Amino acid sequence: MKLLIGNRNYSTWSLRPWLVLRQFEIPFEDEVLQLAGDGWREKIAARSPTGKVPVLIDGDLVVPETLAIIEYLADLYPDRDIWPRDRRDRALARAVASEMHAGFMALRNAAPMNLRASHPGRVDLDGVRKDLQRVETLWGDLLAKSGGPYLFGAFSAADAMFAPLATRLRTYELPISDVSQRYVEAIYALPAFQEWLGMALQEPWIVDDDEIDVIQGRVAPGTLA
Ligand SMILES: N[C@@H](CCC(=O)N[C@@H](CS)C(=O)NCC(=O)O)C(=O)O
Repeated sequence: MKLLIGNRNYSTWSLRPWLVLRQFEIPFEDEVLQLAGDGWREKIAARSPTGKVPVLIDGDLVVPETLAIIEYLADLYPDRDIWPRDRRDRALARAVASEMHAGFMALRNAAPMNLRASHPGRVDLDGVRKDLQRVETLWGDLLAKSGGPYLFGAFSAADAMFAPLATRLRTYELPISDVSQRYVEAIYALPAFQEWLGMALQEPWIVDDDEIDVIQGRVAPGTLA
Protein backbone atom coordinates (compact mmCIF):
# COMPACT_ATOMS: atom_id res chain seq x y z
CA MET A 1 0.00 0.00 0.00
CA LYS A 2 1.32 3.45 -0.88
CA LEU A 3 0.21 6.93 0.19
CA LEU A 4 0.99 9.82 -2.13
CA ILE A 5 1.41 12.94 -0.02
CA GLY A 6 2.30 16.61 -0.41
CA ASN A 7 5.14 18.49 1.28
CA ARG A 8 5.12 17.45 4.92
CA ASN A 9 5.67 20.98 6.18
CA TYR A 10 2.47 22.23 4.56
CA SER A 11 0.15 19.44 3.49
CA THR A 12 -2.61 19.19 6.08
CA TRP A 13 -4.67 16.64 4.18
CA SER A 14 -1.66 14.39 3.72
CA LEU A 15 -0.82 14.47 7.41
CA ARG A 16 -4.22 13.09 8.44
CA PRO A 17 -4.26 9.64 6.76
CA TRP A 18 -0.49 9.34 7.23
CA LEU A 19 -0.97 9.68 11.00
CA VAL A 20 -3.68 7.02 10.93
CA LEU A 21 -1.47 4.64 8.96
CA ARG A 22 1.58 5.15 11.15
CA GLN A 23 -0.11 5.41 14.56
CA PHE A 24 -2.13 2.24 13.91
CA GLU A 25 0.99 0.46 12.64
CA ILE A 26 -0.38 -0.34 9.19
CA PRO A 27 2.41 -1.25 6.75
CA PHE A 28 2.72 1.30 3.94
CA GLU A 29 5.16 3.40 1.98
CA ASP A 30 4.79 7.03 1.05
CA GLU A 31 5.94 9.31 -1.74
CA VAL A 32 6.07 13.10 -1.62
CA LEU A 33 4.67 15.01 -4.61
CA GLN A 34 5.65 18.66 -4.54
CA LEU A 35 2.96 21.31 -4.08
CA ALA A 36 5.12 23.92 -5.85
CA GLY A 37 7.70 24.14 -8.62
CA ASP A 38 7.62 23.65 -12.38
CA GLY A 39 4.63 21.63 -13.52
CA TRP A 40 3.63 20.55 -10.03
CA ARG A 41 -0.11 20.49 -10.79
CA GLU A 42 0.41 18.34 -13.89
CA LYS A 43 2.67 15.96 -11.98
CA ILE A 44 0.01 15.46 -9.29
CA ALA A 45 -2.78 15.23 -11.87
CA ALA A 46 -0.89 12.40 -13.57
CA ARG A 47 -1.10 10.36 -10.36
CA SER A 48 -4.31 11.56 -8.72
CA PRO A 49 -7.82 11.47 -10.18
CA THR A 50 -8.71 14.66 -8.28
CA GLY A 51 -5.42 16.44 -8.95
CA LYS A 52 -4.92 16.58 -5.19
CA VAL A 53 -3.09 14.66 -2.49
CA PRO A 54 -3.38 12.50 -0.47
CA VAL A 55 -4.06 9.44 -2.59
CA LEU A 56 -3.95 5.86 -1.33
CA ILE A 57 -2.87 3.18 -3.78
CA ASP A 58 -3.65 -0.42 -2.90
CA GLY A 59 -2.90 -2.68 -5.87
CA ASP A 60 -5.04 -1.40 -8.73
CA LEU A 61 -7.28 0.60 -6.37
CA VAL A 62 -6.63 4.35 -6.26
CA VAL A 63 -8.46 6.18 -3.46
CA PRO A 64 -8.37 9.98 -3.21
CA GLU A 65 -10.08 12.07 -0.52
CA THR A 66 -8.88 11.96 3.07
CA LEU A 67 -12.07 10.71 4.70
CA ALA A 68 -12.53 8.00 2.08
CA ILE A 69 -8.95 6.84 2.65
CA ILE A 70 -9.49 6.69 6.40
CA GLU A 71 -12.76 4.76 5.96
CA TYR A 72 -11.01 2.30 3.63
CA LEU A 73 -8.31 1.72 6.25
CA ALA A 74 -10.97 1.27 8.95
CA ASP A 75 -12.69 -1.33 6.71
CA LEU A 76 -9.40 -3.12 6.04
CA TYR A 77 -8.35 -3.17 9.70
CA PRO A 78 -11.57 -3.41 11.74
CA ASP A 79 -9.71 -4.65 14.85
CA ARG A 80 -7.48 -1.55 15.14
CA ASP A 81 -10.17 0.86 16.38
CA ILE A 82 -9.29 3.57 13.88
CA TRP A 83 -12.71 4.93 14.81
CA PRO A 84 -13.81 4.56 18.45
CA ARG A 85 -15.21 1.10 19.27
CA ASP A 86 -18.37 2.42 20.93
CA ARG A 87 -21.07 2.97 18.28
CA ARG A 88 -22.27 6.27 19.72
CA ASP A 89 -18.71 7.59 20.03
CA ARG A 90 -18.07 6.38 16.50
CA ALA A 91 -21.01 8.44 15.24
CA LEU A 92 -19.72 11.53 17.02
CA ALA A 93 -16.16 10.93 15.84
CA ARG A 94 -17.36 10.77 12.24
CA ALA A 95 -19.46 13.90 12.79
CA VAL A 96 -16.53 15.98 14.05
CA ALA A 97 -14.24 14.55 11.35
CA SER A 98 -16.78 15.64 8.73
CA GLU A 99 -17.12 19.03 10.38
CA MET A 100 -13.34 19.46 10.21
CA HIS A 101 -13.30 18.34 6.60
CA ALA A 102 -15.97 20.81 5.53
CA GLY A 103 -15.45 23.67 7.95
CA PHE A 104 -13.13 25.95 9.90
CA MET A 105 -12.50 27.83 6.65
CA ALA A 106 -11.56 31.12 8.31
CA LEU A 107 -8.89 29.46 10.42
CA ARG A 108 -7.67 27.36 7.51
CA ASN A 109 -7.34 30.40 5.24
CA ALA A 110 -5.84 32.79 7.78
CA ALA A 111 -3.42 30.36 9.41
CA PRO A 112 -1.98 27.84 6.92
CA MET A 113 -0.13 24.87 8.34
CA ASN A 114 3.59 25.61 8.37
CA LEU A 115 5.31 23.26 10.79
CA ARG A 116 8.75 24.83 10.65
CA ALA A 117 7.49 28.36 11.26
CA SER A 118 6.64 30.46 14.30
CA HIS A 119 4.45 33.47 13.58
CA PRO A 120 2.92 34.72 16.82
CA GLY A 121 0.51 37.60 16.49
CA ARG A 122 0.21 37.41 12.73
CA VAL A 123 -3.40 36.25 12.48
CA ASP A 124 -6.25 38.75 12.76
CA LEU A 125 -8.14 37.34 15.73
CA ASP A 126 -11.46 38.92 14.78
CA GLY A 127 -11.48 36.92 11.58
CA VAL A 128 -10.97 33.56 13.28
CA ARG A 129 -12.79 34.10 16.59
CA LYS A 130 -15.86 32.08 15.62
CA ASP A 131 -13.76 29.10 14.51
CA LEU A 132 -11.67 29.29 17.68
CA GLN A 133 -14.79 29.31 19.83
CA ARG A 134 -16.17 26.29 17.98
CA VAL A 135 -12.96 24.32 18.33
CA GLU A 136 -12.80 25.13 22.06
CA THR A 137 -16.36 23.87 22.54
CA LEU A 138 -15.89 20.81 20.36
CA TRP A 139 -12.61 19.72 21.93
CA GLY A 140 -13.67 20.80 25.45
CA ASP A 141 -16.93 18.80 25.42
CA LEU A 142 -15.37 15.63 24.01
CA LEU A 143 -12.31 15.78 26.28
CA ALA A 144 -14.49 16.39 29.36
CA LYS A 145 -16.58 13.34 28.45
CA SER A 146 -13.71 11.03 27.51
CA GLY A 147 -11.19 12.22 30.09
CA GLY A 148 -8.61 12.59 27.29
CA PRO A 149 -5.84 12.68 26.40
CA TYR A 150 -7.46 12.32 22.95
CA LEU A 151 -10.98 13.31 21.90
CA PHE A 152 -12.43 9.84 22.52
CA GLY A 153 -9.84 8.74 25.09
CA ALA A 154 -7.50 6.70 22.93
CA PHE A 155 -6.16 8.19 19.69
CA SER A 156 -8.60 7.80 16.78
CA ALA A 157 -9.15 9.13 13.28
CA ALA A 158 -10.97 12.11 14.80
CA ASP A 159 -7.67 13.25 16.35
CA ALA A 160 -5.87 12.72 13.04
CA MET A 161 -8.42 15.02 11.42
CA PHE A 162 -7.74 17.78 13.97
CA ALA A 163 -3.95 17.40 14.14
CA PRO A 164 -3.22 20.07 11.47
CA LEU A 165 -5.51 22.53 13.24
CA ALA A 166 -3.59 21.87 16.46
CA THR A 167 -0.36 22.83 14.70
CA ARG A 168 -1.89 26.08 13.46
CA LEU A 169 -2.77 27.05 17.02
CA ARG A 170 0.86 26.55 17.97
CA THR A 171 2.51 28.14 14.92
CA TYR A 172 0.47 31.35 15.20
CA GLU A 173 0.18 31.21 19.03
CA LEU A 174 -3.55 31.68 18.89
CA PRO A 175 -5.23 32.22 22.27
CA ILE A 176 -6.72 28.96 23.55
CA SER A 177 -7.79 27.49 26.89
CA ASP A 178 -5.58 25.27 29.04
CA VAL A 179 -7.69 22.27 28.05
CA SER A 180 -7.07 22.93 24.35
CA GLN A 181 -3.41 23.64 25.06
CA ARG A 182 -3.06 20.21 26.69
CA TYR A 183 -4.77 18.63 23.69
CA VAL A 184 -2.34 20.35 21.31
CA GLU A 185 0.49 18.98 23.44
CA ALA A 186 -1.05 15.49 23.25
CA ILE A 187 -1.08 15.72 19.44
CA TYR A 188 2.57 16.81 19.40
CA ALA A 189 3.41 13.93 21.79
CA LEU A 190 2.13 11.25 19.40
CA PRO A 191 5.10 9.21 18.14
CA ALA A 192 3.65 9.26 14.61
CA PHE A 193 3.28 13.04 14.70
CA GLN A 194 6.84 13.45 15.97
CA GLU A 195 8.09 11.27 13.12
CA TRP A 196 6.19 13.39 10.55
CA LEU A 197 7.42 16.61 12.16
CA GLY A 198 11.04 15.43 12.10
CA MET A 199 10.79 14.76 8.37
CA ALA A 200 8.92 18.04 7.73
CA LEU A 201 11.71 20.00 9.40
CA GLN A 202 14.24 18.42 7.03
CA GLU A 203 12.38 19.60 3.93
CA PRO A 204 14.08 22.42 2.01
CA TRP A 205 11.08 23.44 -0.11
CA ILE A 206 9.06 26.65 0.19
CA VAL A 207 5.41 26.77 -0.89
CA ASP A 208 4.62 30.48 -1.24
CA ASP A 209 0.86 29.94 -1.16
CA ASP A 210 1.16 28.67 2.42
CA GLU A 211 3.62 31.25 3.71
CA ILE A 212 1.97 33.98 5.79
CA ASP A 213 4.59 36.58 4.78
CA VAL A 214 3.69 36.04 1.14
CA ILE A 215 -0.05 35.79 1.77
CA GLN A 216 -0.02 39.03 3.76
CA GLY A 217 2.11 40.76 1.10
CA ARG A 218 5.16 41.35 3.33
CA VAL A 219 7.50 39.56 0.96
CA ALA A 220 7.28 38.87 -2.76
CA PRO A 221 6.59 35.34 -4.01
CA GLY A 222 9.80 33.45 -4.76
CA THR A 223 11.98 35.43 -2.36
CA LEU A 224 11.77 33.30 0.79
CA ALA A 225 14.84 31.17 1.44
N1 LIG B 1 -10.84 17.11 -0.23
C1 LIG B 1 -9.46 16.70 -0.36
C2 LIG B 1 -8.58 17.90 -0.22
C3 LIG B 1 -7.16 17.58 -0.63
C4 LIG B 1 -6.32 18.84 -0.86
O1 LIG B 1 -6.84 19.95 -1.02
N2 LIG B 1 -5.00 18.64 -0.88
C5 LIG B 1 -4.09 19.73 -1.20
C6 LIG B 1 -2.78 19.53 -0.43
S1 LIG B 1 -2.97 19.64 1.30
C7 LIG B 1 -3.77 19.68 -2.67
O2 LIG B 1 -3.55 18.63 -3.23
N3 LIG B 1 -3.74 20.84 -3.31
C8 LIG B 1 -3.41 20.94 -4.68
C9 LIG B 1 -4.40 21.77 -5.45
O3 LIG B 1 -5.39 22.22 -4.84
O4 LIG B 1 -4.19 21.96 -6.64
C10 LIG B 1 -9.16 15.63 0.71
O5 LIG B 1 -9.94 15.52 1.67
O6 LIG B 1 -8.17 14.88 0.61
